Amino acid sequence: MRILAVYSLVAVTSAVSNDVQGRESPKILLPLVINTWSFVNSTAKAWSVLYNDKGSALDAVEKGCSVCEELQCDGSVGFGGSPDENGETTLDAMIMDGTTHDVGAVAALRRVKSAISVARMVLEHTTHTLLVGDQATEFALQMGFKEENLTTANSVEIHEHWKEKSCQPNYWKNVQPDPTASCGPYTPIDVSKKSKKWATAQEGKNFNTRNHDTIGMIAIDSQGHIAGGTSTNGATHKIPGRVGDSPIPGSGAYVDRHVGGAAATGDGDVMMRFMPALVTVEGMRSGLSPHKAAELALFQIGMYYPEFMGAIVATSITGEVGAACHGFDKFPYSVANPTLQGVTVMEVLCFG
Ligand code: SD4
Repeated sequence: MRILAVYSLVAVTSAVSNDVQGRESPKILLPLVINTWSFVNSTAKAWSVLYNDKGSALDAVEKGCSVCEELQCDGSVGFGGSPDENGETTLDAMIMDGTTHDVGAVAALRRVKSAISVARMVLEHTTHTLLVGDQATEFALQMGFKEENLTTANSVEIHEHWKEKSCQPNYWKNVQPDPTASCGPYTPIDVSKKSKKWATAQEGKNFNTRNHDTIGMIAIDSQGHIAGGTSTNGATHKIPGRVGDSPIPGSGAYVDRHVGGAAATGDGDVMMRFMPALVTVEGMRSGLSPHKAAELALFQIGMYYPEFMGAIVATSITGEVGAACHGFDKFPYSVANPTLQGVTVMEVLCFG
């Protein structure tokens, strides 16, 4: 891991300066924020909630991820990105409280922009864990959120371009007409005809660093309260109704007050089959460093899906951070803690 850039977005006073060479991270003081990709505005917001406002870890995660929803980070978070086959943007988000082990999540949320805040409402005002689709929208409206069109000129253009290219790429298999050449509607083909059967291990090829960049964030306050969350608009050209890994506890993110937390980004259709955030946290519980635990979780996926692309950020409950990635070159992630002179973008080399 190496430091890519330091953004002096926040004033850090209590510093125990330490180098980051040789170790994946120094032992540090809390509070801590770590999130996927170089979404530094989100990191800075979460840090400011923890450090300046002395806010809770849950507030930090909600407010930090909300910034990405507003900024439409990389087009992969918030409104106007990843239009589905009908051209609609739908949102997945989750927030988890590592102190109580409570979770609130929404999936395939329609016509409401603030997905992680709706997830927070699920956590705080229901005994459910996950609400989906139009009924998640109804819940959001009841909780006072505004109904809005999530489509933008950019998402219309992405969708139009996709239709012009015979709906390529898409996520269909074992259907006719041939989904690698034609748009639907499709009908199923007999999967017992092996010659036509799809090779499952190739799944994940539709993903790359340009078409998906979920924010996954872990925050720990000075008392050691930990929270995690995610927000995404999922996979571009997804089949309507598709839900990814991000709103699934243990998959998109997972936090445990005794151990630490992890959050994932990448090909959610593949990754959610392996619960990599949970595996990472359990790896740390059994003594692995955050980096090694994240690597183990991704390694297990790679054994079945060598083509998959994904990454994980992780932190121990004392704030030792690490990350790992599979299937692309390098993975940047953002960290703020009292030893760093501002929000810092670090980078880890991928394997696989
Ligand atoms: C998903 N995991 O819906 C999300 C997409 C993503 O980085 O991570 N993008 O599959």
